[in-house]
Amino acid sequence: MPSFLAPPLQPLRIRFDSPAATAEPAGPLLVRRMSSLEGLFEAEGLRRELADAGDPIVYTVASSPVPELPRELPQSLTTIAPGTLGGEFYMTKGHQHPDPQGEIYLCLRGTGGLLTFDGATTSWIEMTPGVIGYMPPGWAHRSINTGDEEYQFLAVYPGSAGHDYQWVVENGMGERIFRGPTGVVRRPFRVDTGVPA
Ligand code: S6P
Ligand code: ZN
Repeated sequence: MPSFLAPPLQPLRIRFDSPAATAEPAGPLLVRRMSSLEGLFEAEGLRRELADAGDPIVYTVASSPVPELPRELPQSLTTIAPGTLGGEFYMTKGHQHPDPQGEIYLCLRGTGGLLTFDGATTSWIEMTPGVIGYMPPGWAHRSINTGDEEYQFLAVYPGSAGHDYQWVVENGMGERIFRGPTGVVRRPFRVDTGVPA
């Protein structure tokens, strides 16, 4: 069973295998299927149908064994499958860090976007290989695959930041991201109704 290492750590050589979407040495591996994304897509009925019929993998998160502890600097490789649900691109759940601290994502392959929201303002960063998206402290973040291939990025974040998923359920991300006739369409999202404004 892969797990985080216990401190004190020794210097580590970590290899992220991009095609395999794995880390070596390996830490925790998270597999998020459609069934674990309840209430996040606009088309919740369609999501439920898909969860009951095949339950496809939407994304995986392969972490190194560096622990999520104060003063450590964990890393993870997120790989999001291509696809849409009711026109809305496949995406991560999205979260806020309870202990507000900065984080970076480095795009390794595919085409995607980094949606960030501080509770009032939404920001969208287009991600292509070689681009770093920087999330300042206090900005919730969600990743979206806007391409036809897998979208993959490396995340590096402070070990004491923590993860609050309920914040996004309660506050939304300010926008939803859809496939339009000529590309990406960003629509305002009202959290009170769950439908675009
Ligand atoms: C951790 C970092 C990423 C995400 C991953 C999955 O701080 O932001 O490793 O955990 O991209 O997203 P989510 O929203 O399901 O955690
Ligand atoms: Zn994060």
